[in-house]
Amino acid sequence: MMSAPSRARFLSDSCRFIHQQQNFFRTTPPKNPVELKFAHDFSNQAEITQRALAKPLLAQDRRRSLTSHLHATASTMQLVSLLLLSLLLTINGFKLARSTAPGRQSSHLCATTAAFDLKSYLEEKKDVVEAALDKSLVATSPNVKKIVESMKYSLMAGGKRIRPILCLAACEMFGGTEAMAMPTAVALEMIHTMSLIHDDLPAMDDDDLRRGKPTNHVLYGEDVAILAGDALLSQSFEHVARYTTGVPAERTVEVLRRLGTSVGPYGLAGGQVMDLECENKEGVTREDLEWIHMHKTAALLKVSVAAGAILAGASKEDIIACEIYAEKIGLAFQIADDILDVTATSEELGKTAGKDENVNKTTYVKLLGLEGSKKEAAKIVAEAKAALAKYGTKAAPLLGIADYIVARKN
Ligand code: GRG
Repeated sequence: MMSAPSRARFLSDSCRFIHQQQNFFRTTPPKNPVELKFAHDFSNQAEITQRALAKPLLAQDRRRSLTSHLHATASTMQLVSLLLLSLLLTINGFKLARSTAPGRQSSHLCATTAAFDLKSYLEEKKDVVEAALDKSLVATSPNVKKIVESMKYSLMAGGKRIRPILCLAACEMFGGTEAMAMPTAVALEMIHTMSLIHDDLPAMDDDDLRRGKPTNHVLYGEDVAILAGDALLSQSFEHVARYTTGVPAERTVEVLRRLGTSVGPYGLAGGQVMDLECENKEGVTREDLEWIHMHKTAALLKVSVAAGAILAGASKEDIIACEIYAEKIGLAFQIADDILDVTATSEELGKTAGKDENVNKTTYVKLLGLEGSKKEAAKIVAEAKAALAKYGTKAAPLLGIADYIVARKN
């Protein structure tokens, strides 16, 4: 076992090592995408390690009883493994940087952002989200078999999982962990899935194709589809309240409050009603359209990013920056949707293409034309990215997602 003076020396050497690495990344701009990703991973890892470092130092000061002595020893061991992890990241980063030097470019590099391997990031996050979604719904009685099966059918039908990924990315950007944000990430996808089930109902968009599969009501009937949506919505709140751990309770309550707002009259439901009212109506203005999309589409994206930041303990200023980013990408997301509706096939979209024209909907393409809409989307994405510019490499995933939102093909 280490003596108290050697442990103190070891801890302060470790702190210095991490500071040196952080300063290196602060003062040496990444030269290629792999270095940028590594700098991002390192800065996240460093924050976690430093937080762990603070604990044994405090415990050491109070080390009078056997319990606190054991606590200090355990924390030191935890620190050793974290340092090893940091070192491993360093070694891997240098190996990767060498293996992708000019002439040896990695095939994973993303096309939409020149500086971050977004494709791998999205794939990795989608996998963990899908695993958590799969575990989130279980029928423990034969009586609930049908409703749970119908909820699960739509929840596990595919999709990009953008909302959960935004939540995880925002949480990690402010030093939080994936585990802290996962219950909220799952809840966001439950809410989104509920909105898709309801949106496809005969009383709304009346669609029979979603995510490349028959819609929920086509398979289970309108009655069960309505209830599956309702059950997903209520289960989403329960999931956050029941499974969020390692986060002060006030943060969880704030997340629940914001989730509620994002679905109600100032969110999905309000946006959808205004959207229905504007169908087949002349004189719908750009302001009307923006209001619809800020509520119907951007509200859930906004809470996705803000909730991640809140769970990580971000400051008010940081949360506002996230909200500005999210509102912008929300609007850009909808413009991209309007563009895809006229440029992509039903097969590519996994839902019926050309729908907007059929129901005489006012869209960005109708108001600004195809080229005008593309320009507008690019302008809004640039504004979204500017809102997070101050966070540098830590914002790489969110910046990459902003580009992806307008570059996506479905
Ligand atoms: C019942 C309280 C209550 C509210 C629901 C039906 C409704 C009110 C709102 C409709 C919201 C809606 C469907 C908005 C469209 C948002 C949108 C662009 C969906 C497509 O999202 P993607 O592309 O889909 O992320 P995937 O399939 O990838 O998940």
